Amino acid sequence: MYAQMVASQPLKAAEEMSDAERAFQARIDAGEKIEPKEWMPEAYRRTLIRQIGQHAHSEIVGQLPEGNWITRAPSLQRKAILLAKVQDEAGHGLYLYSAAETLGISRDELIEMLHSGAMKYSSIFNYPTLTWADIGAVGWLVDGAAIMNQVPLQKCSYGPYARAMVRICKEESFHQRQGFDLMTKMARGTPEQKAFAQDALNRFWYPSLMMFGPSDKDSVHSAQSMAWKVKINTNDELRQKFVDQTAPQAHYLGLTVPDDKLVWNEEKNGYDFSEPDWREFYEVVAGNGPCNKDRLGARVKAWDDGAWFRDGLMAHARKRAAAKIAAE
Ligand code: BYC
Repeated sequence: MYAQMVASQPLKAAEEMSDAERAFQARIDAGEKIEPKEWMPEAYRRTLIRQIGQHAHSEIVGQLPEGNWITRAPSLQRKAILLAKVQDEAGHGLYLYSAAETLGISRDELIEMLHSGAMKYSSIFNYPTLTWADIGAVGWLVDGAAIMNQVPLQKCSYGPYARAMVRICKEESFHQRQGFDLMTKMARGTPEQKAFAQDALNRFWYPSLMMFGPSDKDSVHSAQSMAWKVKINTNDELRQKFVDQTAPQAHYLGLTVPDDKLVWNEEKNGYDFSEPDWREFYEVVAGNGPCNKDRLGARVKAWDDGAWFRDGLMAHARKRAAAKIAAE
């Protein structure tokens, strides 16, 4: 399986660390924030670039399934909401690319890695949005899962990432609420509208559970990332919290979660539920999901189509810089 092909380094014991590494870990353990120009282990820097970069790419690619519906939103109000949401996602991508740049990598390098397939983006965006109800499901479930994952990241040890999360979470909260509102309208609409809502839930439930990453036993990065507070919770902890929050919401909407095994477990004070199909997850992550080729193709085309604009901006910047030097 994919995750097992990725080398997972055992955690270093304190006595195996250099003095600098020990002092760094002590700062993390004491809850201090690490800032860009401070010393950090090279592996910490690379871990952050990987996670923040993937996160930024997810925000940008994540505009595509929803952007698909802007021209077909059923009312002016819905169109304005969707436009605002998709623009927010672009903003999130930009804060996150900026946070990653503080670690010594350029935005161009990150984008090149996305386009070449060297860097990932969230599996969820490789599923199509087939009906208007899917836009509700994306807001309710996908943004709901995103918030569940990102609220704890406000406490992440790397200052620029933690601070970017504060604003992103506020906006994600609006996104989730508009999705739930849309689903409420559909679920309480005509029988046909309700059927669309149910169908959207059926298709988005398991892909949303996959957003939290592989189960803990297969997560290659969790142990080290949690020791460094790059991650605050394990994948399974967050998935459980998401199910516990979302199952009652589905019930409230009069919709059925597509899982026969979903049942409240008094003892653990949470729901028991079925795991997603992990083979499907690894296929999607490996590039073989329903929309991987379309999504990456759209991003590469947008980048190529924008070359004239980037060239123009650079030429203008050079002209201004030359004029400034000439005037001095
Ligand atoms: N999709 O060891 P693990 C949004 C990869 S944007 C694809 O558990 P880690 C939104 C993982 O990268 C939401 N790949 O990894 C936007 C690793 O591969 P590599 C994006 C996944 O990092 C627009 C391998 O599997 N949120 O919500 O400890 C509109 C092993 O996994 C996925 C973030 O990026 C996946 N789902 O934990 C609407 C949040 N899961 O890198 C909404 C920040 C795992 O070794 N990221 N992989 O090649 C994180 O919290 C963590 O990176 C993850 C994974 C929980 C995602």
